[in-house]
Amino acid sequence: MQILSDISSALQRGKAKEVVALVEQAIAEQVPAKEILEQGLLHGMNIIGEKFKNNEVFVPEVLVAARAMNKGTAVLKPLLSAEGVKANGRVCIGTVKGDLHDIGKNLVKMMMEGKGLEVVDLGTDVSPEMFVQAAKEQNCQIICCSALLTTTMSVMGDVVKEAEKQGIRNQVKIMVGGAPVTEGFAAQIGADKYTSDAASAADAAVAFCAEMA
Ligand code: B1M
Repeated sequence: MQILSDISSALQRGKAKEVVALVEQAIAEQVPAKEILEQGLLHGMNIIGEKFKNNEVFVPEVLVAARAMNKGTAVLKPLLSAEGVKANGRVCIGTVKGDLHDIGKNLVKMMMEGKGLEVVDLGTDVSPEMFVQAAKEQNCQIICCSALLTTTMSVMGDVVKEAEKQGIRNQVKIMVGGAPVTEGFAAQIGADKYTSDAASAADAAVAFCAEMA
């Protein structure tokens, strides 16, 4: 669909205003929000990722593309969040220490809020101590960790260990995700759940909260 490739192209050029206008136009043309996200915004971001890997674009280009992505997803938020049964529960979420990637984490947060969960956003570069302290102080049933770098995903194991050390491991579920994370890795570090995308993460969190109620 032309409008989706226009969104992808504007995102790759880092044109945030253009992305917002095109996303609004696609919504007005009744293109489903999921398609706008996956075939427009994420498509563009994946191409940028490939070019970044091949040294065809550099950090500044990736940053403006990321800003355009965040602006575009903000327009989609009410639509992505609209469906589904409302659930009860509180979750804290963050990108692990050493890692500044927050687009995936923001999408997970958006989907969870759409399901009615309260989400405490700890931001990026979050230490294991900060995750556990937030879960304790804010009575969160779930700690959600996102990592995009192979060099930072091991911090997720430290979050599990910190929860054990501080005596709350049997009171919280620990969910992990992000591009380099796998189900096998999640099992290896003793996390409770790996999901590959934001929508599945929200479904899993709702199921955990219902189980723990
Ligand atoms: Co970075 N970066 N980056 N980067 N960056 C990657 C991740 C990389 C794969 C690029 C590449 O080489 N192809 C590579 C990592 C290689 C590796 O570790 N194997 C990389 C690198 C190397 C780096 C730097 C080290 C580069 C440098 O400085 N030399 C540096 C590190 C900085 C740091 O964090 N300390 C860096 C910096 C940056 C920017 C700041 C420029 C920017 C981030 C801006 C921002 O986030 N605000 C950036 C970006 C944008 C990317 C790419 C291009 C896009 C990432 C993204 O947002 N994807 C990325 C390449 C790529 O992924 N194709 C790349 C879209 C997002 C929706 O996907 O986050 O995977 P993702 O989320 C998905 C799922 O994973 C899942 O849900 C989402 C989909 O529904 N998910 C979860 C995510 N978290 C979850 C948690 C869950 C469940 C599911 O449960 C709790």
